[in-house]
Amino acid sequence: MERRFIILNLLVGLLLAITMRRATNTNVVREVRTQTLIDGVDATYYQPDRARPVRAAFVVLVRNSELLGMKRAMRQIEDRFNTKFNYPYVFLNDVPFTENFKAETTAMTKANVTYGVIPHEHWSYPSWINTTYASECRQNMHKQGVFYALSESYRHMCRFNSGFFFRHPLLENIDYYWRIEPDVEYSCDINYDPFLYMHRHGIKYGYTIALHEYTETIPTLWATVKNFIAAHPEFVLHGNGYKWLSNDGGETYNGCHFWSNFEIGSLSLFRSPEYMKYFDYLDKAGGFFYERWGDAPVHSIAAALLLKKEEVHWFKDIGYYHNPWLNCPLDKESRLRCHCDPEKSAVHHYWASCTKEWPELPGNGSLASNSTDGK
Ligand SMILES: Nc1nc2c(ncn2[C@@H]2O[C@H](COP(=O)(O)OP(=O)(O)OP(=O)(O)O)[C@@H](O)[C@H]2O)c(=O)[nH]1
Ligand SMILES: [Mg+2]
Repeated sequence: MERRFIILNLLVGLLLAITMRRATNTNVVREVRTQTLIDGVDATYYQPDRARPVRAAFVVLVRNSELLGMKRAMRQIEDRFNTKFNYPYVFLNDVPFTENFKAETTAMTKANVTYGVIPHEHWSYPSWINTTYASECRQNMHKQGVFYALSESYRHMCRFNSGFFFRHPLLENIDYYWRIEPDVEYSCDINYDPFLYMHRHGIKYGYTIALHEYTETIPTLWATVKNFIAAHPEFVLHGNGYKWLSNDGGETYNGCHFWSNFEIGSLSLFRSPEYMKYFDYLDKAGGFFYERWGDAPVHSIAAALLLKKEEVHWFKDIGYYHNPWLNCPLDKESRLRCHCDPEKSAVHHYWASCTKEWPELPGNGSLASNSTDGK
């Protein structure tokens, strides 16, 4: 009887031990799961329904007619990056998106997608613009063979991207944006979070390619910028950006600009009082309509003058193509995650020499390691 009792006790103990071991194992598995990290961040934060470590979104200005090109770009962004990170998309348009556009783009991603119409005052002539004169200017530029010389919508687009996209209500709770356009290509896996990288390193503006501008589109832009700076010398940080923008000590603009069809940026740059005053000053001068000032030189001049060198970052590791220029990482390690041809990268061409010239500038100040930018 006693022996049977002892055996029973032993059996119960064994069963308990097995059950506890199982439970411990499950906990271990659970623990390992919750500890899966991407770029030092618990991966569960990147589930579609969770708040991400940085309040950021893809921001896309696009026409309904560009649906297929948009889907091509999204497919690559998703496959190369966003299936892991699930950052939301904000689509903007000067007219309402069609139901078909919305359905087909929403279907490309698990992430949250929203669609907004641009307020009329952000996509129309301001009261001080003489539209008859603007029309004459377009004709004159056309005679000179300037691209998009006749297009009014192109000018509204450039002005919107220069001064208004960051004020759209759909971006109200967003601190960082990543601009994409239809038909762009992403040719490398991006296995870390560029938004978080920027946030951690205090970076406010990121680019992949920097080019020289067609000077016929901006005949008076630099003179206008110089007048603005003369009125607000306190806005310009240290002066290194000048060396990137001008080869003659600020006398003339060399046309260097970050190619803005790719941008990852902190909206705090554009929402700053300095940038808002700068944009207002340019807007009043009329060059968005009387010439064809692009958002690329407008953003770039601001980034170069209002930011420290360390706050602007070349994402040389991101394989990116917008016709006709490519950024393709040159290092050997990137061959394992990219399908682009490094020989064809824009950095080999004179026209894109500004790309490497920015990182070669001397630094103009240290950044706090844990910036609270945008928060
Ligand atoms: N909703 C809307 N989007 C526009 C309009 N014009 C341009 N866009 C978008 O603005 C972005 C820039 O326009 P693009 O025509 O690509 O200008 P670009 O990159 O200078 O010129 P390309 O070399 O032709 O690509 C793209 O995402 C376009 O889809 C417009 O009239 N309405
Ligand atoms: Mg484009």
